[in-house]
Amino acid sequence: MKITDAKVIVCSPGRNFVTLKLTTEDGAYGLGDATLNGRELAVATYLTEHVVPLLIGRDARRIEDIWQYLYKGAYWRRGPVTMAAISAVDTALWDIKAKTLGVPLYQLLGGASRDSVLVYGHASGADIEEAVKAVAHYVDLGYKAIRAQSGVPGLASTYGVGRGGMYYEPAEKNIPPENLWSSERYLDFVPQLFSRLRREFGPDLHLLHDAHHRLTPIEAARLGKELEPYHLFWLEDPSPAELQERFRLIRQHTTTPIAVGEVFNSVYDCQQLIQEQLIDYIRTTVVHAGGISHLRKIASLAEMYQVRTGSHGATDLSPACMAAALHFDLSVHNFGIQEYMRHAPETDRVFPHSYTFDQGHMYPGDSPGLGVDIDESLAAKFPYQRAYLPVNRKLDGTVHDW
Ligand code: EZ4
Ligand code: CO
Repeated sequence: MKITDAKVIVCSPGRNFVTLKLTTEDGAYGLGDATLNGRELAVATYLTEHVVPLLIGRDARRIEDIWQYLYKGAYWRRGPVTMAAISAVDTALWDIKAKTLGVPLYQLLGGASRDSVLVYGHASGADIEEAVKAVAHYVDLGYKAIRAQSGVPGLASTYGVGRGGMYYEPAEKNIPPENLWSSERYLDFVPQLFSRLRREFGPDLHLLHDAHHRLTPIEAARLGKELEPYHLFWLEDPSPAELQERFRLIRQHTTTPIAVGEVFNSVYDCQQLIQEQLIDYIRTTVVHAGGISHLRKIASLAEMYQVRTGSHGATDLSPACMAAALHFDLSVHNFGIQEYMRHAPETDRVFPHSYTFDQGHMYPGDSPGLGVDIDESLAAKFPYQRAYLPVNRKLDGTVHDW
């Protein structure tokens, strides 16, 4: 079953997406997400110039062989651009295989390990009162797990706080905005937010929070400790994780569960975090960590160390990635939770899909393959628009982690 066509589709229905569409000689096709927020065209070019010529004529059934060919064959390994490109190929090939066999993808991954996939949504507000209202809204929608973020007194803007409504979209058109940051103000404030949320919503609701890589290990330790009374489901990205051993310090100080990994590209980025049990949830996702094939290997390592999965699922991960994530989540034994940020309506129109949300859980659906399509003529009506994630500085002007 030879690959006869490979098309890289760049579109911007609400935000930018890069999608790979592979077609085989018998007309079957598959989709893979290759979106890298703020650096989209690097992956599109990597695919078009360097990967597509290698795929034509190759046997679409040999998923693992093609993965290894693209990974080892490039000589230059890992990195977000390379791995997003490999992920897209891998996901599209799994889609083709499952469609050809006439089964939803999760059936090829060992079948369902559970009946549904627990997801969490993003609630945010400019201050505590607004955040309480936003969480209440998500509760009304049926969510059982909610990530809560709030504006911090004395800071004009912070990560995770939307400009109103249900949609949080951090990427902005043109040159990136610069935010100002104070870890001191943030650390003083966040425990107040969760004290209020726990009082308001009782013990059963799962509450999560994303520190978005902004704290030192000892600051993260303090935050984790002060949040212990409010029993978070997790504290995400408390500190940048290039240096995995820095999480030892956080771990020594707090029982608040820790989740890390949305920017990781391979198992080598989280090997120490997992093997030393420095985290509770690994957040690697299909599009940025080598596709379904590699994500399963990460999950298998994590399973041995009682680390569960909690894949990234923000709006910059396309419906093709979301669908792939749901098949993975349904099948893998050590699943924990899945992030789910609703896409803009125009994104959903460009990518019709079979996955559904009900009462805080999601279902990939039983369409063969991923259960996601792309309307190419509609996609063409939304051309690429350069956009960047914000840049962060401390109050004295020093560049900080965003
Ligand atoms: O900032 O996806 O947990 N979710 C996140 C996201 C990321 C964006 C970056 O592209 O941290 O909002
Ligand atoms: Co995050």
